[in-house]
Amino acid sequence: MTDAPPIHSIDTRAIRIPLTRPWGPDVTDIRVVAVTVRDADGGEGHGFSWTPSIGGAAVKALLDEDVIPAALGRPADPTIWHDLWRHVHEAGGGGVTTIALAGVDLALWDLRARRAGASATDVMGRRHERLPAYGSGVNLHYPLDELVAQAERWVEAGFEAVKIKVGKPDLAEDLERVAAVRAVLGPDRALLVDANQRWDLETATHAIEAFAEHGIGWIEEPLRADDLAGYRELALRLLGLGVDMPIAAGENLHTVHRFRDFLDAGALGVVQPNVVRVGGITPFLEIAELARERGVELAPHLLPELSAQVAYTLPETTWIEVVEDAGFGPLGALIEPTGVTVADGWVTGGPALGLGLRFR
Ligand code: SMN
Ligand code: MG
Repeated sequence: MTDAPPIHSIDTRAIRIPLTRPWGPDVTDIRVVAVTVRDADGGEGHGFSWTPSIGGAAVKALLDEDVIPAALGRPADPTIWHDLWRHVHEAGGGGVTTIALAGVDLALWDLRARRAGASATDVMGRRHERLPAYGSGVNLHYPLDELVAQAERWVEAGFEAVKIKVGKPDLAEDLERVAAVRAVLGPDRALLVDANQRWDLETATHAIEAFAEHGIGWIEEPLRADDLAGYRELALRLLGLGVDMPIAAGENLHTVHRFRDFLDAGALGVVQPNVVRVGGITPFLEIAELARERGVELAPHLLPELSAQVAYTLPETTWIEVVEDAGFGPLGALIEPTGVTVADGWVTGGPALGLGLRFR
């Protein structure tokens, strides 16, 4: 229960943030819907919904047409999440609906923390002052020399783990890229690879077997994220082949129920919920609890300035993903920096008050 005052108003604002390093020929900006919640006592909280390219207008429409009318008058506190989720559920249990809900959930966490005069991390219960970061890039379209140069920048900057994209039409080209980046990293740094759902079961099995000699820390989204049966079968095949490479996925799973399906299937070694895509901090914490119960590693997907603030509160140590030049701060999208700082392969710091994520 909560004695928070009722929600008085919620405003949304669509923003496009140009990427200094495009994620592909057709992904040149990211879409944010900035959400401001005001309570009846004049308290204010700021959150956001986010999507790299698809669905930004739909997310804003769902907020304006359905989420906000259902939220007005309810307590201005994140505990209303499940009621709002039930309300929008017939438009889909996850996806656009949960991405929209995240805007309100984050604003309500920001508001709860501001009311307490503390950071959101401290209100949730801080357990870590710093977390290890891995250097990432949306780089499948980079020529080999640019990919290698990016890996060199991560090493130079003190990172102990690097993630690259795989899934070129020709496996030999993937192998050449993996080998080149491994040569930059040396034997001791971790190399993670991400296929972004590009393979079918046969291609995935074949590719992963071939990558194994390069000592890969995890293979991410080898198959279409919806293909639970495929993931189960792939995990069994890798076991049968003696390939000890954890399968990572979760950036395209949207509910605790779906994460449970994947974990029940024994399909994943690493789960990667995205704080926004799952609907905000409230459902993210439920998914983290589930992963912990099952003894499966968690590594939040993207959004380091937000993910770190939440991950500081988890009992376990998690890797924070840092995509080169893609943070909201570095992209110049925020009114003031969050205080979340990436240096020497570690993420530290955060805002003194609330979530500190206010968009220009
Ligand atoms: C990714 C997904 C969406 C936007 C940027 C990057 C990628 C990752 O799958 O895991 O970094
Ligand atoms: Mg990924």
